[in-house]
Amino acid sequence: MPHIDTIEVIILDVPTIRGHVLAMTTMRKQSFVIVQIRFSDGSIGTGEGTTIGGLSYCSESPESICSAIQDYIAPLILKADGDNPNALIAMIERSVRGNPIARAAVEMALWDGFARRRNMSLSALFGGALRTSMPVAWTLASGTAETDIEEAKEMIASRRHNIFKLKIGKRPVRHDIEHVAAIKAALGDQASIRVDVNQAWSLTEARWGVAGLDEIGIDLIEQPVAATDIAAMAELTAGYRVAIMADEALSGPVTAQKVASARAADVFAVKIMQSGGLKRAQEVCALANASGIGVYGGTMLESGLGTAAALHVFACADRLDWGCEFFGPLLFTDEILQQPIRFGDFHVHVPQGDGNGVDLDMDKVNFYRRDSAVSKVRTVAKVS
Ligand code: MUC
Ligand code: MG
Repeated sequence: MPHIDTIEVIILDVPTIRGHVLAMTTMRKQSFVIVQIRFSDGSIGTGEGTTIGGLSYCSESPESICSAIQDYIAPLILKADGDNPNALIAMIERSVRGNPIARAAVEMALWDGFARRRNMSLSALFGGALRTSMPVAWTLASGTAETDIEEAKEMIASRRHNIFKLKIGKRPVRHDIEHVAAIKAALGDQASIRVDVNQAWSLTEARWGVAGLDEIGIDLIEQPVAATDIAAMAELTAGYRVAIMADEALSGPVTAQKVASARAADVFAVKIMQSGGLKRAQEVCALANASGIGVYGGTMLESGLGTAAALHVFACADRLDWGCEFFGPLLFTDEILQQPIRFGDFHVHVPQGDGNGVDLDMDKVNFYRRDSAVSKVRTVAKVS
């Protein structure tokens, strides 16, 4: 029985290739919390916990994820049997309320170690992959329509993406509709255009916004109103042709069940982080299937590591009606994996190999780790 020997948690800060303008923040870097679990037989499992824009997306920050793992989750599971991830998940859920991203990061490392010890990939462990690649969206969020159009045209020409998610909600509704209309007109039928409002609209604004976007002929509107306003989501879902997708409203199977029973979405953006791990994310997918709700693989803009684990989960999903947005690694100026995730022909490919199928490049990890001498030198250099 391999028991858990050590749990190491570090934060990496990696710059984005351009400002990523969302309703609630502009991202210029992303912070990945990396968890490495060493087992008594010498095996290792690696996981990632990632959120967006410090505390501006949800109630966990990179620092809180780190502390939840170090100070609360690690002491619970140290020395426990590593070969029973289900028992460890139950143990963690009994003692740690909330903190889904911290729990997801640890769980990811547990499954990775468990699968590697059996020389199996995560998707094989979860019963077998139904697909080896999946359609992948790109987010247009430069802040200006001209740059977004240029970026989208390049992506279509290079056959990297033809599904685009536009981040809106920062400007007045009327300006947002003009912005989306300009991009839709420039790309025509070459692309699927979707938007993400990140909860920015009141119900009154959303009635105008959803009606306007419906008229333009876009395919989907993600989280137009507050995550907690299930009634407003239900009204918008029933009232317009355009599909409404729940994102922030979903925080695992319990909230997914509430959204489904209120028919407050046509589609679920299922995220490993937000769901509280790989297992609970699979349950959210099952709830969507059982309720006739479409499934979309959502991201918290993870590095290649978290992206790889998500790819294995969605490779096993019975349905993936709306594709996925696992483009995270392409948004950063550098790659932290030894073997980058492959993109091409408008698809992202599930990495092959044991566990999550990828390995960290430790030179890169040491360079980007927040507590390293190198990153301290870089910070000082930037300040002076
Ligand atoms: C979100 O709210 O969906 C996913 C893609 C992206 O650009 O931002 C995220 C967060
Ligand atoms: Mg979203």
